[in-house]
Amino acid sequence: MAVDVDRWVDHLLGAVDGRREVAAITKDVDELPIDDAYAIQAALLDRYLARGETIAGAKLGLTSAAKQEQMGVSEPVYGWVLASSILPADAEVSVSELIHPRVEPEIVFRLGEDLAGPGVDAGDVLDATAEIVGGIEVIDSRYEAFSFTLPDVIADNTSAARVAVGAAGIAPGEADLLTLGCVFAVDGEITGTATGAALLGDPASCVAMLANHVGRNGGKLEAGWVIPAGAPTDARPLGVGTVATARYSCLGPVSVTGVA
Ligand code: OOG
Ligand code: MG
Repeated sequence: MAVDVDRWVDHLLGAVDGRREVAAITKDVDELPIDDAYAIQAALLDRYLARGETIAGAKLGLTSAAKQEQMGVSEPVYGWVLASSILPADAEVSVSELIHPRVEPEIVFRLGEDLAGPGVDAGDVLDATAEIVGGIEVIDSRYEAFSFTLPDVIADNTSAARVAVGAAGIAPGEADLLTLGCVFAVDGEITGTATGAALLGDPASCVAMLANHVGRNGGKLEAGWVIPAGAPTDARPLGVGTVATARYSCLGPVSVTGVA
């Protein structure tokens, strides 16, 4: 592999630990193939695990037109959710621990059974799902001006930082996920509305893509994991005092408040 994986893991962890933006990797290297970007992401995960972190799930990003247009990246991405990043349904997030956080609503699958590709489809995902809950993800790109290319955001574990997970959800089959409604509001103003179909036509198909991706690399999605399927609306800045709420047609509400 041409890319210096350890150098870029240090670069990204330096940004996280120092709470400062760093230059996107593709500002420095002429070419960052997608496989190399996932290799950096995997080495970054290993570094977190070596620090005593554990995995609580896996995530998708850039699965809606709203997000793809906002970020200027037109392909979905896959990343990891650390146990330390999971927050309750009514969460306070310390903004000073982060760089330039943003908030976005999420449809979150909680698995009841392991799931691994290849060949996983939306029906398999629903069969393996214990419940579907709402969420708000706090994303925090480590890159300057929250700006990146596809391989940059992959290497950066898809900007994952925190995720507030709803307390009340539904069993698969209890409601149509395509018409599941989401209303996202920041400081009382509605900034986005969407249905589940905003996620590449079907949130369960998104999770199937993730299971197939993880399976290709010899891994699996595990029972008990939480899987944010990607934001159906665009993301908004989270500052001190910002209150973001996600309300859903048939999932419990989730809110995140920015604190110092
Ligand atoms: C990348 C992460 C995208 C989503 O839900 O679309 C993501 C980013 O926008 O910084 O988590
Ligand atoms: Mg997200």
